[in-house]
Amino acid sequence: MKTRTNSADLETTLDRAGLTNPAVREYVRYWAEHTGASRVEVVGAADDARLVRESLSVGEILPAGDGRYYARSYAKDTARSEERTIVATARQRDKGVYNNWRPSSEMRPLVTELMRDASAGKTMYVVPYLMAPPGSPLAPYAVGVELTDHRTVALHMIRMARCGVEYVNDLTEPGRFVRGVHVTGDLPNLGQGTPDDQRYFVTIADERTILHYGSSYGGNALLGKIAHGLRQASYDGWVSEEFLAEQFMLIGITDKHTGRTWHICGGFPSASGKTNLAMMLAPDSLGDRYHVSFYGDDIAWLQVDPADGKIYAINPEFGVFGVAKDTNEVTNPTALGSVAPGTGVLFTNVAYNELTQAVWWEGRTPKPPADVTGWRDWTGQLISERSADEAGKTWAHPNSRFTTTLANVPNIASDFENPRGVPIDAIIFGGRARDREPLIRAITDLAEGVYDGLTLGAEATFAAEGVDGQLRYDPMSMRPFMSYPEGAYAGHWLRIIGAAANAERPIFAHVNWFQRDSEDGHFLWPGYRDNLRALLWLMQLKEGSVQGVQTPVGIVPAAAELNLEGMSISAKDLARVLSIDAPRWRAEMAHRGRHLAQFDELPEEIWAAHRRVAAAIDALPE
Ligand code: GTP
Ligand code: SPV
Ligand code: MN
Repeated sequence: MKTRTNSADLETTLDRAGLTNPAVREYVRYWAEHTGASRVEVVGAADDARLVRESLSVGEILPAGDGRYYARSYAKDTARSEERTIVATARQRDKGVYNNWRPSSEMRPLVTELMRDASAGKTMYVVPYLMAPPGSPLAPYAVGVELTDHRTVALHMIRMARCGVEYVNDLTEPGRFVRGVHVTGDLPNLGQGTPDDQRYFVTIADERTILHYGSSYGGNALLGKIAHGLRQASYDGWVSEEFLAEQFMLIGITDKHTGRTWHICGGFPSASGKTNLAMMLAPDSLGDRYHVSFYGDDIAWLQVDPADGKIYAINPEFGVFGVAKDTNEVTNPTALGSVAPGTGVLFTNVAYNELTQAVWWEGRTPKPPADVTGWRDWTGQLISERSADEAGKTWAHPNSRFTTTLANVPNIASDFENPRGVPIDAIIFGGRARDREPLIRAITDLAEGVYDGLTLGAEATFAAEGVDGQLRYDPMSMRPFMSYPEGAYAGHWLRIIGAAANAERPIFAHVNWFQRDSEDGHFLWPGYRDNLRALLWLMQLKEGSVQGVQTPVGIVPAAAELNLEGMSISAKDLARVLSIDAPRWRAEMAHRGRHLAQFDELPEEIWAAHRRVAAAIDALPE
């Protein structure tokens, strides 16, 4: 019989940690008893060094050079599971197309039962956190307490969110915090991906409770991030009619000559370039004039400030959980800087050399290290012991990641903690689309912009289990994080962005860095740093210094309007990324019609936008 937390000890632990919020203490008591944890520990940023030492001493993490760490997850636990992710509420009318809605009366008892005694023999870490810059007007929605029985998850939370008892002790309403319970479960016996799958990742949105069972990876386990920061927050933003919570990056572009900074936010589906864009260095030839600053790379919360009629965005996160694959000195030197020695970065599921403590992933260098001595792949297997038929396997998992705090990011904006956030000039959508979608098309009409987000179609990636490469619609890049019905979601978007003063309304744009040559498959646009050129054009368009070319799906740049100084692209490829493929767009419109028809109560403005675009495409010459 494993010992459970003794209640007198628990009170002493909470007292010593200075956790005074009575509602939080009550919540901790309940779950400590229910999960059968043998110890409880309250942790925050100040505990990081000690937790790192403890994790190193038992081998849960390994040293990866000076102040850098490495962990492997269980081999069947390497990405979000969309199938096992559920939004539950008491109201059937909250059921949407993508939120996997279930009644909370069914899900709460089911997951609670799975969690009974499931942390026996383990420590339950209590992680109070704030998903907002302190003092933000949205901070009341940002308070949470994650309970986790996994120390590495606590280390991730400390990097990804502001953590400590100070964020919960003095709440005006002590009970107003998101309750996030994470129980790892017996990973080798959960039937991942089989008909007997035991895992449940449930957000009970109308009770502000998150119950995740059966994983210790990424968004399945770091509950502040997408479960609270996106699913719960988007539900709260809708119910309160106050804000939007979106899977968006958030950047500033400063023109050093004029001192003007534009702020752009936008959504690309998971593993489709948000982190890279936010960390973008200006191309060498434009670096004297422009600078890109990082505010956020995965989540933005947006609301209008009635005082000036502008839309403001905050990044609720405190860190980056970035894709490792293809990160190198050319594609993303900033990311390498953010994981440099001394940053406290945690790598997960990359390849690791146990003799030199070096890490490697596909695309880090063109070829893997030639001397394989000491190298193990992400599963822990020695590369030197691979059989002939294993030789083609990747060394790192495609969804391997690095976790580092925002302060480590070399281009972090000087005002990234500004509680008010930054005023938004443009909202962009994009994704991996091998054809049809041009480099950039700007949209000035609000309903057409929202319509464009709702019809974002892209190839899915390895960031979710079992969907890699599938072409699918991913509205606003929120498909896996949607918490309420899509029709209402569209209406909420029109209301929130429509509340901006006319002169302050952001321009919309759809971008695509991933168009390929239909014959040899090469990327037509070089991507990465050069993506800044498309965004500079968008800002010039907004300010009226370029006109672009009107098409049925928006305004595209005239070739001469793009600043291509110092960049190489063939005239043929450039013409291709700036043109509209009429037959492909005609075919697309029928798909869009069916896609939108799934959504109940889609606002008439969105249908009208769809009909306008379809009619304009029909009017194009064959
Ligand atoms: P999540 O964290 O999963 O939400 O993803 P993300 O959107 O932040 O994705 P990220 O920026 O980490 O990019 C994922 C992958 O896309 C990486 O392997 C990048 O190397 C690749 N990528 C990013 N930008 C570009 C680009 O402009 N062109 C090309 N070809 N690849 C890119
Ligand atoms: C994503 O999959 O979009 C991520 C990583 O940003 S995770 O936090 O695991 O969801
Ligand atoms: Mn994401």
